[in-house]
Amino acid sequence: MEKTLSIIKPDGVKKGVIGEVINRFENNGLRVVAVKMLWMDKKEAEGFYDVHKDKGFYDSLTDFMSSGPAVVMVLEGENAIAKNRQIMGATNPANAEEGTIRKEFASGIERNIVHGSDSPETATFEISYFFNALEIFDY
Ligand code: IDP
Ligand code: MG
Repeated sequence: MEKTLSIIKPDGVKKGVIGEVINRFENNGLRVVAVKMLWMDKKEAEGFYDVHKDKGFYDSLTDFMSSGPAVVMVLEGENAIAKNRQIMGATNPANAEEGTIRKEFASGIERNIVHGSDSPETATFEISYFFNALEIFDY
């Protein structure tokens, strides 16, 4: 069993697709083992996306991520990291496969509804960025 961090970004929350997104995870063998809604400030968004600090889109991305509440979750399942990314679809919705979350709901490459960890190392960092051990459940 593997764990991964998922975020329903502020655009997904504003669009009212929290339930729709979580349904897709649950219907595809991913279990929600931690969840909360929070509103990141600019510094918190910058810390989360530190790996992208040298990219041209960093300032705009961290403005967007701190523009409203987000739902952060830990998903657990077999190959949870890859499975989550498959359900999400490609970063740019124009390249995302039919039936993926980003294909159906994203409005552009930045406002793409969801985040998912991309490796075991980033999953560990990202989960611990938002959750402590007492907030993640084994059931
Ligand atoms: P990922 O979310 O699919 O892992 P990353 O390359 O890690 O994609 O980028 C992190 C986030 O930064 C993306 O989800 C998207 O919101 C934003 N982003 C990525 N590339 C661009 C871009 O070229 N322009 C604007 N925003 C981007
Ligand atoms: Mg990424």
